[in-house]
Amino acid sequence: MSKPRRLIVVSNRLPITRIGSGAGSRWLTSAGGLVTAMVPILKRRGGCWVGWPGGTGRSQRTIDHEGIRLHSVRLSQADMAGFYHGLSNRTLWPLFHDAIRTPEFRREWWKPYVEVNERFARATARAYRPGDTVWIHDYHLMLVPAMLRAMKPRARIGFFLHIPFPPEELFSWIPWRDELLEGLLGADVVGFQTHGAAQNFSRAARRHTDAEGTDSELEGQGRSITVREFPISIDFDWFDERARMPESIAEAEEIRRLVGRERKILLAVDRLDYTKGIDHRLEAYELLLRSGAVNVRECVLIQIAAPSREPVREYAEMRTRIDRMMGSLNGEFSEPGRVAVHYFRRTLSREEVVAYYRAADVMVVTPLRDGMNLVAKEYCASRSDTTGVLVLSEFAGAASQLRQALLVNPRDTEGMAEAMLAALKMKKGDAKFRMAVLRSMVRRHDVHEWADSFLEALAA
Ligand code: ADQ
Repeated sequence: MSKPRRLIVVSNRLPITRIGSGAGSRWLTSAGGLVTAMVPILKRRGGCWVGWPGGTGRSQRTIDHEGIRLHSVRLSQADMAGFYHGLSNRTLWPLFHDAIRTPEFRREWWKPYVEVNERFARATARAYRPGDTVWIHDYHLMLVPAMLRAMKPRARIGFFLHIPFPPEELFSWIPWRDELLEGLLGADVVGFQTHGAAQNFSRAARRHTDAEGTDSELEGQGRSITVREFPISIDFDWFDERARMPESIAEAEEIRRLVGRERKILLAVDRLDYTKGIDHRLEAYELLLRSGAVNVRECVLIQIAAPSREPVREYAEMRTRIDRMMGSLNGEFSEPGRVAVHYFRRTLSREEVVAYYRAADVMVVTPLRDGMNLVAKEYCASRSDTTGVLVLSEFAGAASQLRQALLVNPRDTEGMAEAMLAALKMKKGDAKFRMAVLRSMVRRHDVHEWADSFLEALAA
């Protein structure tokens, strides 16, 4: 068997976070699926990671961290404003999520987007050695595949989009749609979370570029390009093992004791983002309480939301709106010692999140649109006791795999309230059967399988 090729991972963020400042500062490995999946592969095959280390100050060009070489790409404050908060998060992010918020199209953001993509491509080309495989991630870097192809024509280049790819009718709003498509067509494999997203991309490419072919195989620029879904996943074993540990069991028990053991817990865990449908979920919960079918002596909602992208106006507005809704819910329905909803607006450790997953009778994951949604998979993996009910939006990529969840349309408030009630009242046997199927699905298709299948397609 031939030796696997060295791998260069390219993503907006490097897999590290700086803790402290000045001489006493150090780098900590960030938690998250991509890091978990890539680190063992990089260690096995050799290679490096190209990305932004965070911050806008000066930073070392290369960092050796836990046996992996990281090449840092610097971003200035102006880059952050145009490339990151602007084009990435106020144009592409809302547009690719069904234009839930109106995307803005500004030339002053496009220019830095192109420049920063060039910087990433050059940094990757510098790290590149003949025979390497390059794997580029996500919507911040859609121009990098073609830029790198121009510099290294023989490289094996893969691109994976973590967010949805919108239908052609929406995609065509972008004034730079042709450039973005040409950018992606520089790759040998373009991967998406779902079959629908892959189809949307192929259709847009056939419509707006010279590429021809089928939904799964395009011919363009004299090369053939594989277009396919590779649903991302989680490190199942880590969540499963963590949830079985005595610490997690004790923490979950403590959470249950504090909220009142006789009450059922509905749990939601999200980044504080308008795509996650937090407001729609609160409306449905309010309707459920108002209906009188359950009351706050019988159940409680715990919402854990990690603040995110705060400099972007839509996110600040969202935060204020959610704060207000929480106040209103508790004002109307709480009783002495029994609040209707507990709201934690902060980032917890992964271990703490597992304790909440273990404590929750019902997990409510209701994004309006989501590439995949890892929270839904993490919940299943953490239910080593094979109980708990998952309520899942049909607009999360995860819905195409997690068919035994109670699938809901988050825009249908009544339907969502009914699903929450059905989940609270579900017979133990039914819940156990569903959870067993969900867990075996996530166990079989974990993050390692995801990375291996993408790299296999890229090696073909
Ligand atoms: P995200 O939009 O960030 O990811 P998601 O897949 O749900 O969404 O991942 C969020 C992660 O953050 C999970 O691991 C979760 O446990 C963690 N998290 C959320 N809130 C937290 C909190 N308050 N405290 C601690 N941890 C918290 C993007 C796409 C998704 C896609 C992923 C991976 O938008 O659709 O699934 O990338 O491709």
